[in-house]
Amino acid sequence: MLIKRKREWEIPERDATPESAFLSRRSLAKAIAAGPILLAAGAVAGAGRAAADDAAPDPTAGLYPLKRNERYVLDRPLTGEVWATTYNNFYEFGSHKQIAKAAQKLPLRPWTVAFDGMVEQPRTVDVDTLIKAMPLEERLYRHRCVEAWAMAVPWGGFPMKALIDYAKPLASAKYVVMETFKNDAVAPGQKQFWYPWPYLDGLTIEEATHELAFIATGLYGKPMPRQNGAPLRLAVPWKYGFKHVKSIVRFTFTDKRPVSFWEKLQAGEYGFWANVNPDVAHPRWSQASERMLGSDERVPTKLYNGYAEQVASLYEGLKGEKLFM
Ligand SMILES: Nc1nc2c(c(=O)[nH]1)N[C@H]1C(S)=C(S)[C@@H](COP(=O)(O)O)O[C@H]1N2
Ligand SMILES: [Mo]
Repeated sequence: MLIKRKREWEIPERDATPESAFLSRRSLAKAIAAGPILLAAGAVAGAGRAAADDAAPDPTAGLYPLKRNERYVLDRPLTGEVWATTYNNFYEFGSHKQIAKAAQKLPLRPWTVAFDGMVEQPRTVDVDTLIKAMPLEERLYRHRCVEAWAMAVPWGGFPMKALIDYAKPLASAKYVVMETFKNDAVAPGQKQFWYPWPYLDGLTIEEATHELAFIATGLYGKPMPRQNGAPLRLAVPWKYGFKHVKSIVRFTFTDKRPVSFWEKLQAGEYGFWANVNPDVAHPRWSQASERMLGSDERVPTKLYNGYAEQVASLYEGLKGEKLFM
């Protein structure tokens, strides 16, 4: 018989709560008071506009599966596709994990991506034109949510550096900000006015041009499912999952550090850098271990989610910063 020995990092998952758990009684009370009116108005306004394009074939489907870049190896088994595509965070479609069905309402074409702010020339491009101009490949990456669950998946997509080169930022730009679509006719979560929609987050230009920063357009050898952030989302595997902006419509270049969706909501819990560190606890739970989706085992969390060798040098002169929240 196997003797199960409790290790210090074996915490039950119930000790980690969703990002949304901070919502104060006051804002919830306000929301409930205003809710029925808002929902009714939204339902009427949304009727007839919410149809998805399920019938239309994805114009990029023929590009997959992509050739795997063998540089990116995992230290753990791949997560089952069913888990990665049915246990999701996408607050636009609800604050629970079963948003996959609701997300099917998101229309994916036409989809345009804007490049603006501190760029040589602002422009808006069709997503298929953009994807076809990029060096596509598949990478196996770990993913660590701040809620202490994790997965390991094959993303399809392209290095973010290629996108930054395409956008031509000015030399004075220091940050790139990514923004999710806004359309409360299909995304009922966006009717919750106490969230600062649209979802956004940012990276420094050094982070965005690091070889690990990836714009994912596919998953498991197919175009990206809606619930995972179709048609394009960020993948920065050394950072907590909330930095991984989904369904991006805009890249804005700026010299001012952006305040992200989560930081606006709760600056005491979520910051700009959000690098994974098992030794820095979230104010409400330990970050020492994680549960892999599809398994009950807890495994120890690694500094920079196991990518320290590649990324630690990005943070060398930043000792005074809160790098791990
Ligand atoms: N627009 C948007 N992007 C988002 C989120 C969200 O709620 N809205 N959740 C983030 C969080 S907390 C995580 S862990 C990942 C989850 O990605 P996955 O569902 O593909 O696993 O998406 C991130 N990107
Ligand atoms: Mo997350």
